[in-house]
Amino acid sequence: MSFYEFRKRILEEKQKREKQQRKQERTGGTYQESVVGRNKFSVALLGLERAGKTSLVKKLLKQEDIVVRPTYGINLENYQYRDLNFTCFDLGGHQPFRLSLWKKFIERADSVIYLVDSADHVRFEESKQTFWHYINFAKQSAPVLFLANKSDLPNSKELTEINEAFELDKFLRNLRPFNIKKVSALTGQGVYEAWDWVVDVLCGAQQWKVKIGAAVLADISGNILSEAIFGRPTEQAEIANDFKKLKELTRMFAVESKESIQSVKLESLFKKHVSHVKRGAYCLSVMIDPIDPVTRAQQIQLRILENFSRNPTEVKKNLNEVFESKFPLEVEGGRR
Ligand SMILES: Nc1nc2c(ncn2[C@@H]2O[C@H](COP(=O)(O)OP(=O)(O)OP(=O)(O)O)[C@@H](O)[C@H]2O)c(=O)[nH]1
Ligand SMILES: [Mg+2]
Repeated sequence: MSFYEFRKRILEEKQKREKQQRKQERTGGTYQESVVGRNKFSVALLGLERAGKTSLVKKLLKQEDIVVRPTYGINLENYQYRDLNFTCFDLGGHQPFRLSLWKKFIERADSVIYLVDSADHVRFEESKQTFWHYINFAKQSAPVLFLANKSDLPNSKELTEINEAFELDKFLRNLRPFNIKKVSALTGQGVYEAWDWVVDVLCGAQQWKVKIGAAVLADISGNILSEAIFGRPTEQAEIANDFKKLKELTRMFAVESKESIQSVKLESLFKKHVSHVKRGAYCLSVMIDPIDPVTRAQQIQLRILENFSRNPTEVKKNLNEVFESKFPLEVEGGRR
């Protein structure tokens, strides 16, 4: 879609909204802009040039093979995730575009994602000024996600350093939802989890159920302690092959992350996602549909693992029981 087509669409939407507002005023109702019940959202991606905005969008759209070029003006992409539609305003980061375009797209966006090249320390100050200046134009309730991109580079800064350099703690006193995450738009590390956070905030995380297809529990030496496949027999047959792979991936993850007390990883199988979470002496992996919220699955995994460390006898129970007694709704399937 060209910029002009997009502008036409925005104008049409504005007219529609005004019409709706007039109608509601006539019928005595108050018009309030709200995200409740909506399935279309817009997300503005901001950051200096070369921060990795276009690369992030291409990663989400699984178009990694396309060579990214600097964005002149704006690149508009439609992205479908779970059963929602997102329009991504991938804005050019060069100064002329910041001055001419950013404000009007930020004001319109339901959520703002700001990217910084976490390996480009020299430009941190400029990036910080840019962030704090433009964030003022975001809607009051819009969730803001700050992404420390290029975390795959050896000289990239850690989140604590970035937090300090950009004075992000100020956001903790702010009422809007805010989060900071480390990602790599190149390798995809953290990208879906980050997007999930935005989606969860926009939709209200609690209304989302996650359908867990299978689960594997291992110790940190890679020994499988318990395993389970959920769902109806037809669904079980469908994931039987992937299940072998799930066990293998769990063993590998357990051994790889032996040194760390806590770690999280997301991998893709053919049509599913695998979320691994390690806490203390155990790793729990679950298989979920790619449209389901990874962060929700990880919350469930963490709660189960925490329960194991408080109550070691729980580990001996089979995983069917653990999931079904604690999270019956999630296991049986949720909103589609
Ligand atoms: N190593 C590494 N390189 C990245 C990453 N993300 C983006 N890049 C590279 O950084 C360069 C700039 O990426 P873009 O996605 O074009 O950056 P942008 O923010 O869209 O830049 P503008 O469109 O000019 O505002 C490209 O060469 C990317 O391949 C990352 O996570 N790691
Ligand atoms: Mg770009």
